[in-house]
This record gives sequence, C-alpha cells and structure tokens, in this order.
Amino acid sequence: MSGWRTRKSSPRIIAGGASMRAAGRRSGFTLVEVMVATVVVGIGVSAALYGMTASVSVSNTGYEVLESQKLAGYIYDYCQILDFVDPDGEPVFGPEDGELGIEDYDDIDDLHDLTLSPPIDSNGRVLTLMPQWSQKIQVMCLDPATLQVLQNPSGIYFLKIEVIICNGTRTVKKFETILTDWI
Ligand SMILES: [Ca+2]
Ligand SMILES: [Ca+2]
Repeated sequence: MSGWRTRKSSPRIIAGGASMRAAGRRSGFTLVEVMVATVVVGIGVSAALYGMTASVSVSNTGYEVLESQKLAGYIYDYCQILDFVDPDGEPVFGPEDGELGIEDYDDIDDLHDLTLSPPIDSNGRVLTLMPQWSQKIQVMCLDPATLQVLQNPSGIYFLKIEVIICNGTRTVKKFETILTDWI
C-alpha cells in the first residue's frame, strides 16, 4: 500500500511541479517581451523629453522677444529727450566735435552706428544686469516725400531709427521707427 501511495503521490508532486513551472512561465516575461517593453518605454521617455525641450525653447523665444521689445523701446524713449538737430554750433550727422560718448550726445543722429552693451534704459542708465544684451543703433535721414534715404540731408527731413537687439552674438529682433520734429 505504501508503495502504491508512493507511486500515486509522486505524479501529483510532479504534476504540481509542472503546474508551478507553467504558471511561472505565464507570469514572467521572455527576453523578447522585456526588450519590446524597453523600446516602448524608451520611445515614450524620448517623446516626453522632446516635448519638454520644445516647450522650454518656445518659452525662451517668447521671453527674448519681450526683452527685445523693451530694450528697443528704451532707445526710442531716449530719443525723445534728445534734440532733433544739435543745439550747439554747426550740426553734423553723427556726434559733433567734443562729443565723445553717449553722456555727451545731445541730438538723435549722434546715436548713429552706436552699439550699447550692456544696454541702457530710457533715461540712459546702463543696465548692468543685462551684460550679454546689446542695442545696435542706426540713424538715417529720409526725404519726407519719398521716404528715401538722403545722403546729404538739408532742410526738413525725417529720421529713421533702426534698433537691432542682440542676445550675445545672436540677433533677436530688429525694430524701426520714423521720427519727425514737425509736431
Ligand atoms: Ca549730431
Ligand atoms: Ca550732438
């Protein structure tokens, strides 16, 4: 009897062991399944990182445009406190004799071909916290009738002020405006 029990019990153990191994195969993962899952997760992480990078880039671009508008606005405001034509002596296009820097400039065309880095605010104060930014200024005289650039202006003319805002070596935005002393 005991031999019978032994023989009879043995298949149950074997069957049980086979059942456990089968269950182990069902609940585990094959190498291929693990590799596929790794690839899928990798693609998902890459997509998420790309989305974050694109978002940061757009955010930085928006910030730079706003900063450039502000810095260009400072130059146009600063022009409002300068004279249209030099008030002293014989006016020339560009700085007159003895005007060595922005602190000496008193008419708008003195700013021609000037690069300010760090930039200035609308009162001429240097923005020391923005050392990587710059304001590049070009001033042109325009014929009021044709708006063409005058090489040798005389009489009444408009002034076109071009301001290019750079962040480091990169140009962020270019601005233009036309000023007149008619009004
Ligand atoms: Ca001048
Ligand atoms: Ca001047």
